[in-house]
Amino acid sequence: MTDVVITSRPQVKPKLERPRLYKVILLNDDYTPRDFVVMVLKAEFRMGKERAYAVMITAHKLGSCVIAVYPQDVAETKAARATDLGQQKGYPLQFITEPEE
Ligand code: NFA
Repeated sequence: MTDVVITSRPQVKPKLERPRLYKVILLNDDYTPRDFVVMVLKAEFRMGKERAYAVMITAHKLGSCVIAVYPQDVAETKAARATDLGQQKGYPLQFITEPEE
């Protein structure tokens, strides 16, 4: 009877990279009404009114405000939908995305 030798193979570690996250950023402008910005933040980013107001006023004062981070496809879809809500009313409201460091 021949011996069967099972040699061990070095285990291959599956290196699963975490998907990169993207920031969605609200940009200030001089024309979009504050209440409209708050409404969009509540509708598209599921914020309560206090947080939505705080984000709006931060962008108003500083020029921009990071809203949230998501996987790239989610970030891009939300930014496009939110920007489109402003465009439907003729506002220059802009939401942009940027990869997290
Ligand atoms: N700056 C706008 C105004 O005074 C409000 C605003 C805030 C617009 C944040 C866009 C982003 N009506």
